[in-house]
Amino acid sequence: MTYQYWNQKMETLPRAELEAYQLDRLRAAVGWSLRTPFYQERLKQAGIRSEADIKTLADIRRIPFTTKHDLRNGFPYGFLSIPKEEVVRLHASSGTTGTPTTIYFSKDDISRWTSFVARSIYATGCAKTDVFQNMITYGLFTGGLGFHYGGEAVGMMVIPSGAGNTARQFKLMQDFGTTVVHATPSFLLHVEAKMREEGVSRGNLRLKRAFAGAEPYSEDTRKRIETLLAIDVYNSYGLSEMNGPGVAFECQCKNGLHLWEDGFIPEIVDPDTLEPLPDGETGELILTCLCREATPILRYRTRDLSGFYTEPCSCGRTHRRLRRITGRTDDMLIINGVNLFPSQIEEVIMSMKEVGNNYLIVVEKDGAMDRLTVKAEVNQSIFMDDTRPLNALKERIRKTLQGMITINPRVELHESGSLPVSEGKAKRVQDKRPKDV
Ligand code: DLL
Repeated sequence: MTYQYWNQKMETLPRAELEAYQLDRLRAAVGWSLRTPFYQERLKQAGIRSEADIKTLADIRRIPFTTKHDLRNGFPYGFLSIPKEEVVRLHASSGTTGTPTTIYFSKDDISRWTSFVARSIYATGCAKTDVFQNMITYGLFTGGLGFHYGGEAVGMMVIPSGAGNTARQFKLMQDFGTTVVHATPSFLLHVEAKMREEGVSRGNLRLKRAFAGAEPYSEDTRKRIETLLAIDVYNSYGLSEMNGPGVAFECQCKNGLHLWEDGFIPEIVDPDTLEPLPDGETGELILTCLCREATPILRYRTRDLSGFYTEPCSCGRTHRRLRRITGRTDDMLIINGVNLFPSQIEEVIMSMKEVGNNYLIVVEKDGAMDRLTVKAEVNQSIFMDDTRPLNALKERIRKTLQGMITINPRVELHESGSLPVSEGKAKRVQDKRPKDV
């Protein structure tokens, strides 16, 4: 098999040179970070006053970890390291409560991010002759614009279709001869089911490959999508705090995701002790961003559980391969690609005086897509047989939640004392989705 490289020199750089490059970039990233009040304080406490204090790559361990909580506390500008007029874009993702984490980009940041996404797309065999339908949410979520810019850089014709509306997606695929799509794995399965339902013939489509990510899925799910749609599916990993997509991506060997180590320094640590784990073991992935000046983030606790393959990849790339993410160390839920913390739901329902003390969040599969149901007990003062005010309350909860979490939940109201009460630590989330990762 012949492999194509977007930036052959960098993608196949011998490890020693790659590490020398990382050290250089780490110093630059520490320099950028020292312009923010947060890191000035944090790094000073760790005895790091300037980038010159970083002498070897191992010095990264002197830098304290950064958490989502830190980012939220710094909202809106605590992590901004360049003058506001140099910022050209922002993206945001959910925090554990209403306050999002916001990431800012300079012009150079966007072009660096774009080149990591373009490199990832190109590694799967795409070319400028491809027609790329980006079936993922645009907006504050990074998946839309991130892939859009990367696809354009490769020279493909990009169709910014966004997520949802399968009938329209099929029409676009047929009208323009789409060859490549990007979506969450659950949406790809949904698309396939709808194709069968609506009688769309696979023979009329020119689809060859898909990029699937933004949520966990198993190797079996990948194989299922590949068989049902007769395409190649490539796993794509990223997170807003590290730009978005384009952090780690599968090449044509489809055996682990090359983590672009000239853009990010990965570490795998024991989630309890935060001590480094031996190569190949599974632990929490820690990432340092080397490629974003406007919002530098060092040693970010992703909460994602993974590890590295230790043997080299036959494609010749020297950047290590991450295994499929197997879970998280916190309670964040990913529902149809949207991140959600149970505390965000709690904040909304507990602010309503008609709601009682007990609630339950249920996540389950509805066909290929995820479905969220919020069950809440009403206050004792509410009469369950008076349906009008109950329905109004239900609708108010649904609308408020949808406004805040962008997912449209089902809301059920229950009589006071009727939902199960757990002894000890309350168990408020029932995730009934099959765990086949
Ligand atoms: O999901 C960025 C992205 C967009 C990645 C499009 C891939 C494709 P966030 O919304 O900040 O960013 O969510 C990041 O999603 O920490 C993981 O828990 C999870 N995640 C992302 N990709 C994968 C994947 C985007 N391939 C969080 N497998 C991360 C498993 C994934 N989990």
